Amino acid sequence: MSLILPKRTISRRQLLQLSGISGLGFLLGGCGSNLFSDNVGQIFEPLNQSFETLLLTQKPVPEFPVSAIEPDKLLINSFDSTPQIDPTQFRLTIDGEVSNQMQLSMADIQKLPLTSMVIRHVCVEGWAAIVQWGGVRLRDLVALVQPKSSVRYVYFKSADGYYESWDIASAIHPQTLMAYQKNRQPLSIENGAPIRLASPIKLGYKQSKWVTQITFLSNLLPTKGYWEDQGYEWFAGL
Ligand SMILES: Nc1nc2c(c(=O)[nH]1)N[C@H]1C(S)=C(S)[C@@H](COP(=O)(O)O)O[C@H]1N2
Ligand SMILES: [Mo]
Repeated sequence: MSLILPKRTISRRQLLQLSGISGLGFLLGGCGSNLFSDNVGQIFEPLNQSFETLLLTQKPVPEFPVSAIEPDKLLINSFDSTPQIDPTQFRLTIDGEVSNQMQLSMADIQKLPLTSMVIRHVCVEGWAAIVQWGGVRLRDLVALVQPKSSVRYVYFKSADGYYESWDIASAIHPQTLMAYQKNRQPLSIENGAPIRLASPIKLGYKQSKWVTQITFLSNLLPTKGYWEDQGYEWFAGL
């Protein structure tokens, strides 16, 4: 049995489209003009075996019908002010212990497969809301950057100074998205535009808004997350 990426990850055509764009084109072409095809080969190698095993065993949690969406129930919850981000200048940096570091524009990200889900967002402060999120699955970004087999944790840095860390299994769960749509509309600034985490398997405070950097690491750092470092639980599973 061969270990290949699941069907809905990026196609070779989409990757070739991406290669035309500054960040990734620079990255892939960075070591010489004819290296691009070699690097495409690398990117389409299977993920390392521990990740592949996770991908095969993870089951999606049940979703809600579109009719169950509660548009007024998702409260804005930010520890500080809303950051100013120019979406045309914005780049999402993906780095750490990976084979292919990347800087992706929103145009790059929106060329990747769009996944939509209707799930319940749960805040520890005692409110919840059924929300539709649309975006790219974090596992699709994982397939692009190819973390080393030592990777166990993922850090997320946000433009407002918020930071979070996740276990790799939760990060590559099929319903963990880097979302840029909410309830079928482009994500609003207050809800984390241009891009935020969204997942039905973690509490609200794990779901960083305004994410600017995703870093794959083999160890947890002394700082684990904005709320965790003040005593909140780190795993925060639902
Ligand atoms: N960058 C950033 N992300 C964040 C927060 C924050 O203060 N800053 N708050 C978290 C909390 S506690 C919750 S419940 C959700 C709320 O998301 P919303 O404001 O879109 O409803 O965002 C999470 N992500
Ligand atoms: Mo929250």
